[in-house]
Amino acid sequence: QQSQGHGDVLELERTVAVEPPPLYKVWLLNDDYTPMDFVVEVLTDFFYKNAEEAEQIMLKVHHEGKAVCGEYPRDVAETKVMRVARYSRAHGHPLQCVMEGV
Ligand code: NFA
Repeated sequence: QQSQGHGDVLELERTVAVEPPPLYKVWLLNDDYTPMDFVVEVLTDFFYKNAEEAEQIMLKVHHEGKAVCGEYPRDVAETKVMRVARYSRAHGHPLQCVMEGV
């Protein structure tokens, strides 16, 4: 809550309840070409998963076609999708990551 004027010191003590931002699921999609190690690396580097979680999610994507790697506010989710696409393309892999319902 931003103070508007110079005399309203009491504004500083008012607490405002704010709604948390809506969260968007980010899904990783399977393909036949991206190496498993590369997918695990993406999950650790971009989604901050530990080695065990990253392995589990990678295998879930491999076997079921897709899996959620996290839920984030819209701008964070968009940035992750773009970074994974850029990083994967830069390494010659078709790995795809998408946001839910957008
Ligand atoms: N299916 C890929 C392979 O067999 C591995 C993979 C897993 C790719 C998860 C994309 C996502 N090399």
